[in-house]
Order: sequence, then C-alpha cells, then structure tokens
Amino acid sequence: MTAVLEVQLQPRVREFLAGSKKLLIGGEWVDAASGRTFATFDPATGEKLADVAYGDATDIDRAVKAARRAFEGPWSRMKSAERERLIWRIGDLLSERAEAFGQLESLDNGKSAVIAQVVDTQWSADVFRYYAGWATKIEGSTVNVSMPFAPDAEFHAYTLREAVGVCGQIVPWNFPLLMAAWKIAPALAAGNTVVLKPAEQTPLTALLLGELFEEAGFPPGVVNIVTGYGDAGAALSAHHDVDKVAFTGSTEVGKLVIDAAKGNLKKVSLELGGKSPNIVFADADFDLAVAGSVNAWLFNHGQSCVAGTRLFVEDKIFDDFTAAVAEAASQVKIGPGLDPTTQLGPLVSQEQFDRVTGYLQAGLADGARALTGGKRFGDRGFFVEPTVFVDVDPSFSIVKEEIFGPVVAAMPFNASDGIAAAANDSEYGLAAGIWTKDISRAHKVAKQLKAGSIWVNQYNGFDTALPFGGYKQSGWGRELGAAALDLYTQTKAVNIAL
Ligand code: TXE
Repeated sequence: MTAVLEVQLQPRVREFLAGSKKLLIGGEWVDAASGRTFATFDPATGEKLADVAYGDATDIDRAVKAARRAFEGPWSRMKSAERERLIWRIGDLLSERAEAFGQLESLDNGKSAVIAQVVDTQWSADVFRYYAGWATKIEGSTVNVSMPFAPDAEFHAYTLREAVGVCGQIVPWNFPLLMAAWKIAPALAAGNTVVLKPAEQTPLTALLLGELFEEAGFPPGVVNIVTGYGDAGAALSAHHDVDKVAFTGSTEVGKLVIDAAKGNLKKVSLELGGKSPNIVFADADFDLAVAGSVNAWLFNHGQSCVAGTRLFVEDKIFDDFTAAVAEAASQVKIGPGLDPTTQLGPLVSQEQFDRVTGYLQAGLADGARALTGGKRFGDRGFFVEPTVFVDVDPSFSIVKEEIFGPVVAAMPFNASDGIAAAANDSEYGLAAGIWTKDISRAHKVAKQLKAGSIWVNQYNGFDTALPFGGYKQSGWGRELGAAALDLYTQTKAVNIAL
C-alpha cells in the first residue's frame, strides 16, 4: 500500500487493521486453540496486510458446540418478530458503515473500494433486510387428509416449517462479504445458527461483520466465525453435529464437501464454477451489447462464477464486434482498488495470478490470437491485462475451463445453425447472456440454454428476490429469493386423529 493511499483509510479500518484478528466463538473473540495465525496480503502490492487466527478442526468443534447451545437455547425461544428486528439491524449497520467495509474489502481482495462499497456492501445490507422480512413469513399449511383405509376417521393435518439446526457455511474470496451475507441472512431468518468459514485469502470483512452481531444484540453463539484454510472447511463439512453445509467455491472442492458430508448425511448446497456463454446476435443494439459483454467477463476482474467468458458472436458482425470489445477492454483503467479511478484491480493472490497467466500462455500455445492483452500488467502486484482471445477451438483449455480472471474467448456462430448446442457444450451451467432485439428468439434461446440464470440484453442482472444457482456441475440448490429458505428449513407433517 502506498503512503498516499494509506491516508485515505477510514479510522475504523486503520483501527481494525492494527487490532488482533481472532475467532468469534460463542460471542467471544478468542485465539485459535493452537495459538497459530496466518497472514493475509494486499494483492495490489503483495505485501502483508494482517495476521489472522488460524482456526482448525479443534476450533471448528468449539464453534459448532457454541452454535448448538445457541440453537437449543435462546435462539429457538426467540419470537420471529424479534429475529426480524435483529437481522434488519445488521442491514442498517452495514449501510451506515459501507465505506469502511468497502475499503477493507478492497485492501484484502483487490477490488475497487467504490464497487466494494456500492455493490458488495450495500447489496449485503439489502440481503439482510430482505431476509429479515422473511423471518415472520415462513409458514406451513393445512392439508386435507382422507385415509382410504379409515373411511370413518377424521383428521386434522398440517405442516410446520422448521429450522434445520446448525449450519456450516464456507465462502470464497471473490465476494467475501456478499457471499457471507447470502448465506448467513436466510439461515438466520429461518431460525438456524451458523458457523462461517471465510476464505483464507480474504478473512477480514467477515470479522468486521462479526462485530455487528454483538452490537445488534444477537445472543452469543448464533453466528460464529472461524478463519482458516481448507482443513477448517473440511472439518466443518464432516462434523457430525452440523446439520447442513452450504459451500461456494470450486467444483473440485464442492465434490470433497459432498464426500465429507456423507458421515451424518447433512444437507448440502453448492454454488460452484462456471464457463458461461454470452450470445450476441447481429440484430442486437451494438453499443449496448459491447458494453454489456465487457461487463460480462470483466466485472470483478473476471473472478466471478457467472463471468460470460465464452463470447459467441453472430458471424456477420464477429470482426467488428470483437474489435469493439477489445478496444473497450484496452481502455479500462487498471490500478489498486483504493484508487477511486480504478476500474480493474489486481487478482486476489499469487496463486490466482499464476493460474490465470498460465491460461494465457496455454491459449497462445494452442494457437489463439489475443486481440488485446495476453500478459501481466506492470511488474508489481497481481495485475493481469484484460485479454480477448479469437481463433479459438472448443477443445482449447481457455474455452473449456474456468479461468477466473480477465480473459474471454470469442467464437463466431451462424444463426441458422442455432446456438444452443455450442452454448450448452460445457460441464457447467450457471448463467448465460443473450443479446437480440427479436423478443421471440430471446425467449426460445432462453428456454434451450441449460443454465440457472439467463440475462437478456443485460448481464449480471442479479436481484435478491431472484433465485440463483447452477445446472450440471455448477451446483446444487438455489440461493437468494424465497428459494434459499428451502435450503434452511425442513418440513414436518403433523397428523392428528380427531
Ligand atoms: O477455491 P476453493 P480456490 C473457482 C475458480 C478458482 C478456483 C480455485 O475457478 O480459480 O475455484 O479457487 C475452502 N473442504 N472458484 O482454490 O479451494 C477454502 O478455504 C471444505 C469459483 O480458492 O474451492 C475457501 O473458503 N472447504 C468460486 C473455499 O473452500 C474447503 C469462488 C473456496 O476455496 C476445502 C472461488 C475442503 N477440502 C473459486 N478446501 C465461485 N463459485 O464463485 C478448501 N476449502
């Protein structure tokens, strides 16, 4: 971090960075049982930002016990209207402190502080407020029962929707605060307690969020936060007193979570990788589609599970369109997230930088041509140039695999051949974009695509009320909207003989 940028930090961020970063277990900030810590880094410089408690399986067990005590105790006795008030308060506190959260997220993750404030933090606040509203609206139903083998008997039957119990939640580093909000808010609204395991690359905003639960007046142990590495995530997935595990991360680790969860058959929801198609027809509004397509693969530096990284462009406009996309991408301002003029920050870590630059080399070695970019940016920090590849084949790794960086592979298509088969030619199925003025074609293609979210004449069109999740190897279950409550409730049928 340069001295110039350092002076811009909010007092709360300075104070937080200077203080010790412990685990939140049972309402107390505690060291890891082992006493160990690990470092988190500023990706704009590669320099150490802070040391954080290194939670492991022992700490996960302590946190699960605290979550169980809270679940069986004060939290289950609390009226839903009171839960609603507490969860809403988290939303308000996040909004009030959005600038500090944005700065801290920017320092830890590398993304623009402005985006982290306006998108990550304010949306997280909205997510808490949205699910606060649901706390008082989760209902069962009465059911007509007519048992054929007891024709003269009468029954009164109904369903109860109950909390699942203790929920383990494992989140990644691309949207550290937002992913925590997506998971914690619906879990609390449905009456569960939580053990959150943030990503080792970006543990800081989860800890700052942890402070808000005490301030808002939550009973101790309702939300527990254990910072650490994959071994802590594995211990949480395997723990026999955890009733549900929710995971966002790589498909590879998602499969490990399923295996670990088998021991007590805990419920599992997964939000995994993607290689989303973004389809531009020749009749689309050209300028809108160019801007939207750049946003589709470049937002969050391409470190987004929904990134539209397979750009299919109708052959008639392919050369003009890809040239315009490359030109727009080459104009993007690259720099540290704390600089308010920055549009593209560094990748999150050395590991991710190596991974993405490895794909750039693989693409070029396979014979792809970079219309712009193709290498690292500068010689310090984890910056990579936005890269538009053409002359690609579906067999190339840059077309098949999730890169999670600012890299797009563009391919022409002939509209009379249809586009669904090529677009669906992926093991993933998270999202897709369609750009056309022909509304009937938009509906037809939307129906043909195997993906959980379809955006027409826009990309990244998220809303808290809209369910989000993947087809195929992009995941299990749906987060956001009312759908997320299905992940965090179970149904009990009560049948009374009258
Ligand atoms: O993910 P991991 P990584 C993809 C993206 C990226 C790649 C690797 O392609 O390049 O994954 O990223 C915890 N049991 N996505 O290695 O390892 C880990 O500590 C339980 C897509 O960072 O999956 C972290 O908290 N948990 C994705 C979380 O899992 C384990 C977002 C995610 O880390 C564990 C991130 C284990 N055995 C990466 N091992 C998306 N869907 O948005 C690690 N973890």
